[in-house]
Amino acid sequence: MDSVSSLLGSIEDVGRDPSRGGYSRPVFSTAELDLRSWFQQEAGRRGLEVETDRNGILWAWWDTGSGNEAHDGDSRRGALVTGSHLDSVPGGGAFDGPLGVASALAAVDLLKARGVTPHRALAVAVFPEEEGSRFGVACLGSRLLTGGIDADAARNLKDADGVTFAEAARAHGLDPAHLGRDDEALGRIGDFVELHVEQGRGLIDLESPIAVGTSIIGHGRWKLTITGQGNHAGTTLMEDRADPMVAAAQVVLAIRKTAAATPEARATVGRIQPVPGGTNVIASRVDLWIDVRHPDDATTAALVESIHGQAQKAAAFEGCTAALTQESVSGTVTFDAELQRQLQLALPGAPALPTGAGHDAGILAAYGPSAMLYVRNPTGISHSPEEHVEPDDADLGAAALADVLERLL
Ligand code: HGY
Ligand code: MN
Ligand code: MN
Repeated sequence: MDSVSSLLGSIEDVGRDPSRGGYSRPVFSTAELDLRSWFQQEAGRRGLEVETDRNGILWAWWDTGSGNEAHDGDSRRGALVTGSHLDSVPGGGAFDGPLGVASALAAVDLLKARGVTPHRALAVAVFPEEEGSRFGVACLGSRLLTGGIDADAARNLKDADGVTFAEAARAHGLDPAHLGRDDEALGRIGDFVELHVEQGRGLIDLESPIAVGTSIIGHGRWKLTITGQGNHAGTTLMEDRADPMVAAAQVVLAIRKTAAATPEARATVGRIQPVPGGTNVIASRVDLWIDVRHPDDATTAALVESIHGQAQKAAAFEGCTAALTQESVSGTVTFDAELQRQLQLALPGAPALPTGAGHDAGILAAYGPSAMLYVRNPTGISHSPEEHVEPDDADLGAAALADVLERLL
């Protein structure tokens, strides 16, 4: 039986990013593919039957009865599913995603050690492109599974090198023509429980190692393109410029001011790209991406509208133009009350926490009972190499997940 830390230890060198620090494990990159192989091996070692579905989601099955006897698929309908993702943000931490996957594997060990025989099938799932770091759409795998994104739109998503999701999917054995809503796979999810590192300070302040999730605040991401006049940095007088970088700087400050003036709002520009991006070149265009979140969806929409208006004004003032396109949006999600109650009964005394972080559990919540467990992160920092989980808390998380799964099985 492996501890969560030893499972994570076996992948701790996969996808390290020497320039950013932390890990960069974009979907279908060598690093993420190595993690997929790791998962398939570890699941196989536990007698789980692993399959990859049409959207690239991995499913490791523990079927009812003695083991993995041949089945017709129906024995898996309404299964209990747990799991998370293996892809990361650029320069991310070691736990966002992999903790949920490793804890699910460790929970299977615990259930087997307890002599539990599932009365319904159990699956550990790994969803691709949860972070949307390569193709821009958060939770792309679970959105494809549920039909939450148009399959053509997904096929045409492009990464920074212009590779489409269809091309990347094909290169890794998927048939792009089959991407999209998968009612058979969806019908297999009876309940979904995702364990995840807490991406905040809630459990530190509550002095508890584990929490039950209550909700995920609405969040979305938009791309703002500011177009000006590329020119020479030395021969273009200041009064003769239409510099999109200056407009972009105004926009970033306006975004901060607008969000800071709205209680509970969060808005972030973490990615900005001048084109062409030369030191002695006035940019012709600046692309920047805006992440906006708020518990109330109408407020999120109003914030984005205000930001868009301010961006157009700032651009015009600099002789530029601004265009905003939506990349992905998820409304605020409250997890299934009955499933949450079951988790609370399995984990007496565990506090209940909302989160500002999106998850596949949030996408699946619209299609069936979905819930989350969070494990204490003593730094309270995430999407950064400083993200952390103590080994003992990681094992407490796996034990809590096993308690929940045993109750739900
Ligand atoms: O961005 C998020 O909220 C999540 O970590 N993907
Ligand atoms: Mn995550
Ligand atoms: Mn994340």
